[in-house]
Amino acid sequence: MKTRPSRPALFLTVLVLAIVPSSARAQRRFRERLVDPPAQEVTSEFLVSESGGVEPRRGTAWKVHFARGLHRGLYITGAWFKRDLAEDWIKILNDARIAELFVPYHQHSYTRFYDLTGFSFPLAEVKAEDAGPFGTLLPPFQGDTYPTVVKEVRDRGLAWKDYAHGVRRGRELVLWSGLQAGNYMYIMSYAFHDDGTIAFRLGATGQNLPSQRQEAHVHSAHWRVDIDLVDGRKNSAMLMRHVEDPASLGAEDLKEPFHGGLEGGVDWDPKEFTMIRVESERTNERGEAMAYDLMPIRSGTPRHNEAFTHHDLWVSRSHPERPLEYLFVNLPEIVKDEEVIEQTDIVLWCNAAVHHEPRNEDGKPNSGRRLWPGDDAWEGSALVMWSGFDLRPRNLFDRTPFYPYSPPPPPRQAANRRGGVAADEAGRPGAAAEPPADRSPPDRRK
Ligand SMILES: [Cu+2]
Repeated sequence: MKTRPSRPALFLTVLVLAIVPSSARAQRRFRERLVDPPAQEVTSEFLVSESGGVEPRRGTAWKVHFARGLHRGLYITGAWFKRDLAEDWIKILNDARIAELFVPYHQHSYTRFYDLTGFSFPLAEVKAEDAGPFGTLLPPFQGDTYPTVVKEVRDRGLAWKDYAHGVRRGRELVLWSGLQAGNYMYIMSYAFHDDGTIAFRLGATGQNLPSQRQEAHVHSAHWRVDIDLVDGRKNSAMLMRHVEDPASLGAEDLKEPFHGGLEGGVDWDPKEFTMIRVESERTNERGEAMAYDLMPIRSGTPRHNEAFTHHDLWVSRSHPERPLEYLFVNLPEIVKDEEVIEQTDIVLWCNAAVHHEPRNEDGKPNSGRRLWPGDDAWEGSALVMWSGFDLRPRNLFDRTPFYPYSPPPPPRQAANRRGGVAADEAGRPGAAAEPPADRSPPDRRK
């Protein structure tokens, strides 16, 4: 038997109906604000003709997807490279980002900041003066009211120089943003070189910590790079070591499965030129596996109390579906089950740090406006200090990129050759053809 609702109950129902939709709307709006805006795309072509060269290849190109996100800053959501404009894109990156900015102060305060995941720092606005003569401001991300990413296409210095064919200067596409971390500013920079190299850099600048202006500390960037070489499904991680014995004149260059072929971390050894090699199943025109080397560039190695700082180079299996997958502090937990990291989709993790010992060039007290009693009236900005690493191609090309190789001889001419050294059309001896594959130095690392 139905009962009629009492008056107070009816009033309550009406009230709930009135409130719930608007609160749901508000929650939805709040969630939408937390969802990161869609990624943007840039492409950049590097033409052979821009810096000399007569080789029939026309040039290389990068296509990059990038985004900004809460607790992510500026990050890469995909990168593809063309060895030549006439070829298809080759996938290189699936996702690359800084996964933590760890800043331990270690002289007396023992303050330990997690600048990326512990705060909701936004990207700083960028203006024409940020972009400089070779830069442009990329459009604001959806929902943003100001631009936050600078795109620069710039000279990167010498690419190669030799006695035979002169010189070539290199170029790069750089995407960078500033993470406005309170008093501090982090420059997140991704540089895509014309030769296929990717340079990952973090710059530390801004105002030293109020109340601890003179306390030394480390800015430790902890990177996560989901590399997807070719298609990324069958990538293997190798540990590369150069082992020298000062008692002898010899040395060994060793290639071994990274961490025994299982998830885990290893230490960078300053005497061994430690690097991670990622090999794909695809081979280049000389039959060599297309690979990338992760090459650290460091002035020191961060080692702190926290477990995630206890190794420098780590490899894990990609699990984008796991909620804690992107947290560097969770990395020791991520690798605990020691999944296989050969012939599968892998993720590279590495640290790169600067040691900030405050100096007068950072700024000076008693200069600006005193904002509250006891304020030190600090003015100045610490000059930017950079840390990072490179991802460098290995056997992605079958020859030196942007080198003015002679065009291959027409087939008939090649058939008539009888040993000896053939001259090309310009009369240069011995330049008519690629050396045969069997003349290339043997790879000792088997
Ligand atoms: Cu600092």
